[in-house]
Amino acid sequence: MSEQEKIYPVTAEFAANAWINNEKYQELYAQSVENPEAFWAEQGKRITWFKEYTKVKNTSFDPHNVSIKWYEDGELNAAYNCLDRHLETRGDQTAIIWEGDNPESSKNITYRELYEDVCQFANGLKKLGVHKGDVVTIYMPMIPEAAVAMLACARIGAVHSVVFGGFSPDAIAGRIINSDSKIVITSDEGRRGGKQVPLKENVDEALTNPHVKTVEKVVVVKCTGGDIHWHDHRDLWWHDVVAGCAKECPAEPMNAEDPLFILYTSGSTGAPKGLKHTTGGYMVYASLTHQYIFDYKEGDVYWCTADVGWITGHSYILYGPLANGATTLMFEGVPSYPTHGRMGDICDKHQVNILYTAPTAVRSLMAQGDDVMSSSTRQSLRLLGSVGEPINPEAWEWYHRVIGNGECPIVDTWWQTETGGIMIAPLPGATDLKPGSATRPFFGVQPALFDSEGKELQGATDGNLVLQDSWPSQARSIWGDHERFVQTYFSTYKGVYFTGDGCRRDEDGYYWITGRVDDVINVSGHRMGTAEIESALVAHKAVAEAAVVGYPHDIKGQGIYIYVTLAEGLEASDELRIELVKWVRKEIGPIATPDVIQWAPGLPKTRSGKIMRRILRKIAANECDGLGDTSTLADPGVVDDLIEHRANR
Ligand code: 6R9
Repeated sequence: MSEQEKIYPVTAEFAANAWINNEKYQELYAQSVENPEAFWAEQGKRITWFKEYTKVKNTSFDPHNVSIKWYEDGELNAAYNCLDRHLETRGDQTAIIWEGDNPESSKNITYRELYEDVCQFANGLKKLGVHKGDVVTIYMPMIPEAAVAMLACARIGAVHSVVFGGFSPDAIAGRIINSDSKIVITSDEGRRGGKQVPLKENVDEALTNPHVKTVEKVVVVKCTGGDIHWHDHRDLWWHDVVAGCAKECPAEPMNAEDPLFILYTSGSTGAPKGLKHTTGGYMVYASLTHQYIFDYKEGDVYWCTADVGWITGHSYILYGPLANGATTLMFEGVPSYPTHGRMGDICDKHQVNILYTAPTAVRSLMAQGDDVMSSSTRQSLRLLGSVGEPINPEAWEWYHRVIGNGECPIVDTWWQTETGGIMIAPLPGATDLKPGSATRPFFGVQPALFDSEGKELQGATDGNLVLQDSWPSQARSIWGDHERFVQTYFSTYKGVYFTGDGCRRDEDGYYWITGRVDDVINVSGHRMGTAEIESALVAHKAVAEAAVVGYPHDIKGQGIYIYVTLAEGLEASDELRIELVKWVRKEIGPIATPDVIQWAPGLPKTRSGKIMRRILRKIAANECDGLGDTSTLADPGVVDDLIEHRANR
C-alpha cells in the first residue's frame, strides 16, 4: 500500500472522549450548511455579548456587491471575552506560559495578572491619545508584552496591525503608511536562537521614510537592554507609559462588525494586502475551532509555535485559546536552539498536551534523525497539529511516530489569513486520518473545486479550491481598498470565494491541498508574492529584469529561485550574487532570502511580452523534459540557454 492510502482511524480514546464524534460531526455539519442562520445563532452564544445580536448572517459574494456581516447588531469586546469573563472562575489559572529563547527563562502569567497588565497598558495607550478606531502597529518579539499590546488595543477599540519581527524597515514603513498608524509598539531588541534582532533600529529606519506621516509615538519595551538610539520627542519606554496607570480599564463596547485587526499578507500582484478582520464573527469562529479541532479540554496546556505576527498566532495563540480560558504557551525562540531537541524539552518542561506547528519545523527536525528528540519523553502530548503548507506524508508519519510517540492524532489544518480561522481539518474524535490530507470541512465551510473555465467539478477530481458561502471569521475587506478585495477573491469565479489554492478531492470526499495556483510561493510556511521579490530586485541598479519562482525544497517546502538579467554591460560575479541576496533580505526581510540565483541573458516571453513562468518553474524544478508547448515564445532559444546554465543547488 502506498503511504498516501494509509489510514489512521480515530483512536478509541478520542472516539470516547472527544467533543465531537463522527455522528455528531455529520449531524452538525448538515445543520451548519442547511441552516447556517440557526447553526451560527446557537454557536454565537459561546461569546459574552454586551448587547445580544438579533441578526446572524448577512453576506453576499455577488461581485457587484460583496458584503459580509455577521451578528451585525451585536456588541462585544474581544479582550473582555479573553480576560474579564474568566476572572471569577479562573483568575489564578495560568493564561500564558512564556518560554524564553534562553531555556532558563520562563514565566507563568495568570488570567488576573494578564487582565491587570492589559488594563494598565490600555490606560497607557489612552493617555497617549489612542482612540477607538485608531490603528496601532505592533512590531515585537514573542514576549508577553506582544500579547498585552494586542489585547490592550482590543480593549479600547484600537485596531492592531502586527508586523512580523522578521520584516525589514521598508516592509514596516509600507504597512504603517497603508494603515495610517498613530503609534508603533516595539522593543529594543528581540532574542532568537541566542542572537539579537534589532527591532527598534528597524523601526527607526522605517520612520525615516518621508511618506510615513502619521506616527506620533513609539513605545519601546526594554527586552534585552541593548544599545539603541533614542528620539526624545517621539520615543517612550513601555514602563514609563504604564507607570501610574490604573489596573482597571473599562472594555469598550464594540459593534460585531467593528475592525479588530489588520493583518498584511502577500498576493500574486502588488504590495501586501491588509486584510480587515472584525470582532464578533471572528471571536465566535476562533474559539469554536480551537475547542473542537484541538479537542481542547479544561486544564490542557496548549502550544502553538507560530509567531503572533502571523494569522496563526492571532487566532490560535491568542484569541481562540484565551476566549476558551485555555493555558497557551508562547515561545520566544526557535526550534533549533540551543539544541534540536528544544521543542521536546519544552513539551516536557511545561507538560504540553496539544502541540501545533508547521511542516517545515517537522522536516528540519526529521533531517536530524530519529534520536533528535531523545532528551525528552513528550508523554504529556495528546494531539498534534500542522499548519502553513501541505505536509508531505513522510513528514506526517515522522511527526506521528517520533514526536507523538505513535500515540497522537495529527490535525492537518488548512486555512488562510483571509479565512481568519481553520477551514478544512480533521476533528480528532470524528475523522479517520490520511497522512497528507487536510480531510474534511469544518462546520459551515462549503468547499468546491472549479476548473479554469469556471465549471464546478464533481466527485473525485483535481481543481481550484473555492468556498461557496461565507463563514463568521472571514476577512471583510482589504484595508482601504474594497475594490481590490472584490477583484482578488470574488472575480475569478462568480458567486464564490476563490482561495488561490489547488486541491484534490478523493473518493471519500477528503481534500488534499496541492499548493498555490497563483504567483504566491510558500517558503517555510511563509507566504510571499513572487512579484514583491521581483520588484525588490529590479530596484537594484545592476538588475535589468528578474523573475522569481518557487521550486521544491526538502525542508522549506518551497525555495526561492531567481532568474536575473543584468543591466547592460555588467558582468555576472559571485560578489554580485551575494550582494543581491543581501539586497533582497534588506528590502523584504530574512524570510525572503533567495536560495538560488541564475544569471539569465534573456527571459522566456510570449510575443506580447509576458514572462512564461510555467517554463521557469519547470527549469527550476529540474523538469526540463516536460516543458510543454514553447511555440508561443518570442525567442525559443532563450529557453535552451536557461536549461544549459541551470544553477546547481
Ligand atoms: C494559516 C496560514 C495561507 C496559505 C494557503 C495554503 C497554505 C496553509 C495549509 C496550507 C496545505 C495546510 N496552507 N495551511 N496548505 N495544507 N494545512 O498559513 O495562512 O499565511 O495566509 O497562508 O498557506 O497555500 O493558501 P497564510
